[in-house]
Amino acid sequence: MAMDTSNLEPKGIQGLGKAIKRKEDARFIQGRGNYLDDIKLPGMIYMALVHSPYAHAKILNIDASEALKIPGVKAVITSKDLAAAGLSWIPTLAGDKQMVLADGKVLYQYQEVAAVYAETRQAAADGAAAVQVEYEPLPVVVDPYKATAPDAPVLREDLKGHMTGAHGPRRHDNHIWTWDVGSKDEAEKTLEKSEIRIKQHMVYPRSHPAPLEPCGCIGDMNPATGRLTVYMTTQAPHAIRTVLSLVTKIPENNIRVISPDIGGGFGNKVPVYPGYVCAIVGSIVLGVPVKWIETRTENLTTTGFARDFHMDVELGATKDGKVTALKVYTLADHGAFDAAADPSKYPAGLFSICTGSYDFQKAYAEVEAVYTNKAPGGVAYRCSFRVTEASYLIERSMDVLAHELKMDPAELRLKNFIQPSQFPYPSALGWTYDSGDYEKTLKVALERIGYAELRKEQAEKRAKGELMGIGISTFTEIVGAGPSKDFDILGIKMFDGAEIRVHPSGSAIVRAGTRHQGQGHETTWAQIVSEELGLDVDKIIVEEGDTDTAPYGLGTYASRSTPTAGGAMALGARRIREKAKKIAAHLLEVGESDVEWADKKFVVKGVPGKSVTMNEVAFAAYTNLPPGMEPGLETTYYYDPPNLTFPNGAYICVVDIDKGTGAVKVRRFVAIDDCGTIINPMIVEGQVHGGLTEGFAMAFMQEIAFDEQGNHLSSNFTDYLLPTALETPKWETGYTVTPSPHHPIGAKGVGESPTVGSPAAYVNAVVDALAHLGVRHIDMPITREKVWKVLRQAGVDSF
Ligand code: MCN
Ligand code: CUM
Repeated sequence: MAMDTSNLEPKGIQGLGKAIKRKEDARFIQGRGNYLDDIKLPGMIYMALVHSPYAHAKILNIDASEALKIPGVKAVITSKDLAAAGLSWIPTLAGDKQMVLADGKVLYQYQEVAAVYAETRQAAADGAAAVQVEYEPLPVVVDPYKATAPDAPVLREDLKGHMTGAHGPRRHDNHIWTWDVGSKDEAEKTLEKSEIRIKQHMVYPRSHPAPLEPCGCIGDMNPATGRLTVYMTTQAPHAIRTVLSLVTKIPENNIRVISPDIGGGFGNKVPVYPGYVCAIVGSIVLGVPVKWIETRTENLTTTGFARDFHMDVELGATKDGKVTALKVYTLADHGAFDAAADPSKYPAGLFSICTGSYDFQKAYAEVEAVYTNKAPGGVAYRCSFRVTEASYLIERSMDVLAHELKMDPAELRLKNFIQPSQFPYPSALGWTYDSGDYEKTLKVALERIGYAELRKEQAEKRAKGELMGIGISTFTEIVGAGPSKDFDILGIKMFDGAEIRVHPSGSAIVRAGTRHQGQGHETTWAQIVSEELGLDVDKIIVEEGDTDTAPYGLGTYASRSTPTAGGAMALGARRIREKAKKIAAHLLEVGESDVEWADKKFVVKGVPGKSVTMNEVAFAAYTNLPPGMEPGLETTYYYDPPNLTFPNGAYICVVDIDKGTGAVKVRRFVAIDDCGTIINPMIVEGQVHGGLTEGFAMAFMQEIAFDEQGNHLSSNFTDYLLPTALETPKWETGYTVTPSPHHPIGAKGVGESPTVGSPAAYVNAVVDALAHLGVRHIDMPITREKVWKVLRQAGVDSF
């Protein structure tokens, strides 16, 4: 079979807007990726964790003697051993603290209780199974509403009696924080005066990113040099290095964090997990490299949960459908430790984008976070940090309002959109939207799907007793975590760095503080530099993930890489171009003011034939400089964006429902996205396909569920379903381009838009199909069983 070498063919200068194949795929498709589990170090041993079978229990005794008898087992540690190193509890990114190994009691099923180190992975697993733990079960709280009750079991005894938490006063013993924004008084007064008022309760269920590669870590302390190298599946290597240094007191220059190739992150690889800490501690104590990598069940039960938002919304409007005010109360189930990666200023993440694409003059949102007997929640899953919940809330609410008004949901949206002339738009809840043309994006989507004809078809089908629905979601995203004035991680300000080095022969290496997990940075960063410097895209190598070499950066999440590092790339390249221009003038023997950058070359103004390429300038930068100029052609640029970026989209979903079985079939799904200037259309298309598929899974298939005793009911892929090609609809995508006015190349992030925007479209479509039966809302996941029940309750005949 002939090998596809198209990836290896010279591509030339391929700047913005070119759908070139991903440079990184050449190694991935040939099995040459270097993932955590591919790394094998001399003398490396393995670690396995002991997990609790109970969701809430006192630990009476831990007996490791049988485990230690197993051949190959070297050590077993518990919380007591960590306490000796001051590491039994660690700070979370959200300002809470978290047990590393259970300290006196367990707070959720599968919580980490002990770590076992052994010569082989098998021996470590056998050792973990042989550790005897005696528990005394305690009452369990799974329902967040019950956690707020005065007689609820107190979960966090370490906080008992603490009237103040990380983000203000605490209301009850399981209270974490309450955060609000906007004017409650004004919102309430306006709602009272409004002609129409709707109320709706909706739940965004707990979900999990379930990346193909689970989380893992190799701690490698070199006792001879005192240098700690940590290989870790992390989306934010530099932030991890700083936090590690602060927690362990090892000087930061003696810590090197390497985030190797990552098989999907989706937010799962943002937080710090107990396994990471135990692998590092094990290496420090034992003086050999220690590898830990999760099983699928460990990944699904203990790491990175998202959502679990229980929302009550009130929305006011005039009789003719102008929205007046929005009021939201949300109970957020954060599990046993508040491990969310929310920046401290916004404990509820960016939920305050919940006024969406609409011109609300008055709004108020309140979020109350509580502890329950579940693994740490409130973490990320392709969410832009609570924008998924916010977007779902407002897009679902607009449909409830349309239903109440008996108005077409497209018409209602068109009536309330923020207009292009209103940008930069100050939202009632404090954001300044950078740009957008919502009406245009929706109109493109309506046209593409043939909205008017579909509505006709729906009416005809309804008359025949058939069920068909059309759901719209016209969401606004908020991405790019920066600027540093608003965002930090444990005090580390949020900006991002890019380093560009142009070699004498016209190739280059580019490094960034971001860390892709499948998003294609090795290609898109090269395209930005190719565009700005006129270098061949395949002569630009992109490196991320090694803190020894990459410039400081806060990592990849919140679709921030393009807004932050993408900006740094462009501005860094432009800075290089300024120096290059001086060298070009020298080579062309003219004054600098006579030289211009045109057609990706330096040209003498008015003399098109007289020019030099960046390749020629690069060579001269090391061989033939203007007198007195420092040699070289490289820079490191730190970019602190002035604002976030606000991508948007209009998604329309068409479903057909089987009356007999309740099965929902997504017949069509049109997604028109606007992420400003597009760097690589093929990569953006891939991002959109992936995100729409994950949104589909949340809408119809997935939920991390628990029984009353806190038993985890979704601990493997037969219970927590992943969509395959068989159930995934065919996506129809398109784009409008409204550049961000403040971003150096006008680009906005896109990585999370489809998961943020799509769930409401699916649910709106299903509810629309059933609306004439009196159905106003159905919570996700919309399973066949749920729809079947709704149909039978509504008295619909199966045939
Ligand atoms: N891009 C582009 N033009 C734009 C915007 C983006 O060509 N106008 C390109 C970017 O240059 C980048 C990709 O699209 O190659 C995604 O860019 P961006 O929106 O900046 O998002 P990030 O790179 O910061 O990626 C993070 C985002 C998040 S937060 C989650 S969660 C998620 C997502 O990306 N996780 C993913 N997409 C994922 N895709 C894969 N394959 N794997 C994951 O873990
Ligand atoms: Cu919100 S999941 Mo992504 O930001 O890594």
